[in-house]
Amino acid sequence: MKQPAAALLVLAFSLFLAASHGSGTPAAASGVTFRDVTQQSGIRFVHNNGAFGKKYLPETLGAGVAFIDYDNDGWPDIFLVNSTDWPGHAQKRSTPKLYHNNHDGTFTDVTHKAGLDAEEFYGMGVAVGDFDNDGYDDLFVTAYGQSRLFHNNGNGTFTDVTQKFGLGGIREFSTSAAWIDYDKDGRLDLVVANYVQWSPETDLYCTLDGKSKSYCTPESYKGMSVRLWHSASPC
Ligand SMILES: [Ca+2]
Ligand SMILES: [Ca+2]
Ligand SMILES: [Ca+2]
Repeated sequence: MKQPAAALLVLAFSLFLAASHGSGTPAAASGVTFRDVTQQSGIRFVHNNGAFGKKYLPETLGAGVAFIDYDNDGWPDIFLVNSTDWPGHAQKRSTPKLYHNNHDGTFTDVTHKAGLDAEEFYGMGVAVGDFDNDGYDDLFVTAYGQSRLFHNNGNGTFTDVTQKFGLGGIREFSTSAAWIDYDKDGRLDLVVANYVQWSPETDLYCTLDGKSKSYCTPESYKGMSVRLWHSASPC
């Protein structure tokens, strides 16, 4: 399920370190406080929403993050979704990131080694699930445009199997997703939440001060329905 990255990261690291420096707050009274350990963790991820002044709606969302123990060593690793610059406004390369848990409170960027930096796309959210029942969790990354299915090869690498498994050719404004075996046939199916009908070509002008453009609220656009994918591939 897609989660706001910043919020989930705070939650993530707070679970790793519940060290306390109490302040008399309700949290301290419960005996649980949190400490920001991002610097020590080695995670250096910065989300690129591609904003260049046009105030495009997708810039206001995401990106998502998920825990995935991709190497089945019993320690949760972290996958961070990234977006990218808009066509014609490329400034820097930005891809999703996979961080391996080193078992000591630090993480190592293994994105390139895992083959997850092959292509830039405007990612939104992520759902973790073992869709082919091979014992290794896979990744479905929602996007503005073509969402992606990455198969975990079980050797530390992933392969983009979006086309192979019939998920290609659908370009929507997909925000969240979840794996669910809705028909109880033993294979995970996929539900994808879509947002609104927006594109750079149909972008509306909204303003708060009457002088400059601001981000439009989503109800300015027509909503899009959810999409349910049934897994029919034999395991
Ligand atoms: Ca792991
Ligand atoms: Ca799998
Ligand atoms: Ca199923």
